[in-house]
Order: sequence, then structure tokens, then C-alpha cells
Amino acid sequence: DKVRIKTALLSVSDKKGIVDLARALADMGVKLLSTGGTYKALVEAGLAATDVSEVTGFPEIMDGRVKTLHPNVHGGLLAIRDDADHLAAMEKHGIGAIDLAVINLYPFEEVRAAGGDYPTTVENIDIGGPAMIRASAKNHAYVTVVTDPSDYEALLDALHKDGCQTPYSLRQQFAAKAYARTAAYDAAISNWFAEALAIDMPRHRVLGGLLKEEMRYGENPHQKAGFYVTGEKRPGVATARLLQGKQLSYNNINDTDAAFELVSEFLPENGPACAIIKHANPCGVAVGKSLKDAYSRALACDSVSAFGGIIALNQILDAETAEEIVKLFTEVIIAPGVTDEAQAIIARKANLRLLVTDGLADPRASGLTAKTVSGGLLVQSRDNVVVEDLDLKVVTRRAPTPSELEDMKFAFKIAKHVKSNAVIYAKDGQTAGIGAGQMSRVDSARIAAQKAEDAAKALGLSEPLTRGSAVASEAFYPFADGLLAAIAAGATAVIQPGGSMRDAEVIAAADEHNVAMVFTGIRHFRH
Ligand code: 93A
Repeated sequence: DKVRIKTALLSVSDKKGIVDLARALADMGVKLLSTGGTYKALVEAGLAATDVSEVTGFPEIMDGRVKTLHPNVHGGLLAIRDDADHLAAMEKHGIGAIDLAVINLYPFEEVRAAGGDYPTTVENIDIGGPAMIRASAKNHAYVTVVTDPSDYEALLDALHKDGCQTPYSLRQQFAAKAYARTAAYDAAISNWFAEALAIDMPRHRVLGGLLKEEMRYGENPHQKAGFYVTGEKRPGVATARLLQGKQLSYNNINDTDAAFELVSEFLPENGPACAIIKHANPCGVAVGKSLKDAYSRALACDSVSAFGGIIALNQILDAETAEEIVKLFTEVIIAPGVTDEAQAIIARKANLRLLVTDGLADPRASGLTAKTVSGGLLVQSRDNVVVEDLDLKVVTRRAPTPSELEDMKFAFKIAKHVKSNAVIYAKDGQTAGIGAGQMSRVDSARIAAQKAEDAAKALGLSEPLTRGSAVASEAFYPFADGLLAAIAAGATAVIQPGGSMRDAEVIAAADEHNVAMVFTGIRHFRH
């Protein structure tokens, strides 16, 4: 199962390391075939190479669109080396075996990320490269295929160790990686089309991503993890710049995403906002007169849970907010920008990661989300519903006051980003209590109220902030009990989707307590 490499085909767009590799191969007596640009690089470096046109007996035509798409190339890659018929075909048609293919593709992803125009992006769809990669990988019983310059060293190590031969296990690994590469490449093309044509259906789109970084571990230290990016230009954790602090962990990335998506619901022109996240749920969200005020008010909701949390801001981080943030242990800050002064303050905490996004995410943007289930992927379009766009229907005798209505919308915005069952109390643009992820809505209502009482104690207030608050539920109240728990905590206004069989019962309970209630007609399950 060892194959001695006699002929190699080198065809790379990313020429990094190719000359050194080619020289090492030539030193071992390997014959080098290559395509136009690669050939030129090798010859300029003083290496002897053969232009693939000599192998095909055909010039590169159509601006290089057709250069390696030829039986002399694909026969050389695909032939089964100990099959009499295959050998006879090689003999008859003058096809020489190719034992090693070193290929990397036209930089479609880079051109797309750089905002290339339509024709340029299309021209960067590689056809011949993926065909050769797939052919070589299929024939890994005999052929070694290398698609990543960072594998050149491992290839040469193997060749040097064993008389210019590769072990079968290495060829298998390279083949697996090769198909991962072509799959991700086609996914990037498909995603680009979906984006360019504004198609938002899972069947038109593949979620395959490009490995951005490998993490030290996953959700737990015994799990392996990587961060794959889909190439969308949307501001967020995948595109943010890390200005300081060590690499983000798996959990950091997950929580930072939740934090930034939530804070992006608050347009900067409507004032500063801050969200503090723990374990992908907010433990405090607030708007404020200043960014520092928004942070302090968000923190006040649950300062105990905020320890070691993730802070997301909807405006440029300034010095006075930075001074306030560094007082508490925080894992990550993510913001659209940072002033020099604020950055210097954050720099005092070497481990605190600071991410800058250069903008906010559009909560109305389309896109896909996915989660894995055993043996599959569940894919759906993003929950891009925004409460301001909804037709809110007052269902109680009493209509909400303008300030109640503001707090209802504020609370419902947050409910979208809290794990179900979600119950959020809010007052004056500040969360008073958040109940997340319970199996019973009543429990979520009670936990949120309890947290508000704890916060009031910590702040030395005579009564919890839930008194006179608005409460949001991300899904309908199936019974009146969840509503009654909220009313007991002091809520005077309720926002919920409505649509339960017992809506009449729930509305009657609200009316009985002179509570104002609106139906959104839209729910925000988040499981
Ligand atoms: O335009 S192609 O799809 N047609 C081909 O026949 C072909 N063969 C190799 N692109 C093709 N390639 C790609 O050219 C390789 O995947 C590689 O990325 C690039 C190397 O070209 P050069 O050696 O001319 O720089």
C-alpha cells in the first residue's frame, strides 16, 4: 500500500511554499508537471518542469478555463495501477500516471469576501481544480492529493522518511480533506448565489463553512472544536476583529454571538444600549442616557450572574464606560468600535477580549440558522421579525400607557433572544428580571420575579423593579397561571403572541387586575 511518487502535477493559485516543495520533489527525482502560472513560477526559480499542455497536446484555451480538463490528465490521475484494462488504456492512449497532485483552487472565497463584482466572482469559480482534486482523492489507493499548503511539510516528511513513498493512511487523510475542501468550495459558491439573488430557502443554500480557526477545546475540555465561517459579510462574531486578549473559546464565540445579535436589535440612533450575556442568555439588558448608564443599568438587573459574562454594546466603547466595565471580571466585550482612550483602559486587563465589528447586525436580515440532531442538520431561516414591524393588538379593556408600550416592546425584543420558556420584566428601558430556559412558563415567571427581588435587595431598593413593569412572554400563555404569576410580581402590562385556546380566560384574568395586554401575533421560540 505504499506508492512511490514518480510524477507530480502542481497547479496552485496560492503559490505560497510551492517552489520549496517543487525543489524538494525534484531533488528526489520526481518529474514535475504544472499549469501556466505555476509552471512559470517553477521555471523562474530555476526548476525543470513540464507544461501540462505538453501532456495534453492541447494549449490552454479560453483564458485558462480549459487547461487540465483532458483525458491525459484525468486518465493519469484515475487509472487503477494494477488493473490490466486500465494499463492497456494508458498504453494505447499514451497516458502517463500522475502519482501526486498538489492543487489549490481559484480564490473564490477571497474574491467574494473582498466584494468582487458579479463577473469577477463567477470567473473565480474553479472547474478544473476541483475535478482533479476529486479524481485524485477517489484514486487515493494510488494517488496522493494535497490541497492545503500547510500540509506540504507533512508530505515531505513522509516522502523523506520512506524513499519518496506515501503511506496509505496519509493518502486517506489527504483524500478526506480534499473532499471537505471541494464541498466547502461549492457551498461557498452556492451561498454566494443565494446571497446575490436574495434567496432565503434552505434548499438553495448550503451551510458548509471554511475553517477559520481550531479551538483548544469545545463546550467541554474533552471535546474538539473548530470555528467554520460561511463568508457572510454581516457584522458579528465571525467577522469581528480581536483587538486584545487570547483566542476566543467555543463558549465565548457562542455567547458573544448571542450578545451581539441581541444588542443589534437596538439602533444606535435611538440611544445607547447594552446587553450582558451568560451562557447564551441575557442576564441584563438596558438602554441608557449614556453608554455607561446603559451598562450600569444592564448590570443592575443581575450583577451576580454578570460576573465572567459577555458585554455587547450598540455604540462605540468610550472611556467612561470602559472604566466602569474593568471594575468587574468580564470575558469578552463586543462593540461596533472603540475610542483610543477606551482601548488603553481595556488594555489594563490583559485577558479581557475586545472585539470590534465596525457596525451592527441587521436584525431584519435574512439568512439561515442550523442545529445538529443525531444524523442530520435542522436548517431554518433566521428569526428576523422585529417588534416595531408588528401590528400590536390591544386585547384588554385597558390600553397600555405610552411608557408601558415602550417597555412592552423593549421586553419582547429581548424575549426573542432568551431561551424558551422566556419571561422578561422590564421597566423604563431596563430589564427587571429575566426567566430563561424553564420547562414551565410559570417557573420562568417566578424565577424572573425572584431575580428582580434579589436585585432590589442588592441595590438597596424598597421594592423590586417588577412593580409597575411590563412583562413579555415569547410564546402564548396556555393558561392564566403564568400571567397571574407576573401580575403577582407587580407587572401592569403584558405583551405576548396570543393564540392559545384559552386566550379568553387569560384576557379575563388581565382585565380583572386592570392589566393592559397586547398580542403580537408572532412568537419567538428559541430552543
Ligand atoms: O479555469 S479552470 O477551471 N480550468 C482548468 O482546466 C484548470 N486546471 C487547473 N481552472 C483550472 N485550474 C486551476 O488553475 C487550479 O485549480 C489552480 O487554482 C489554478 C492554477 O493556475 P496557474 O498554474 O495557471 O496559476
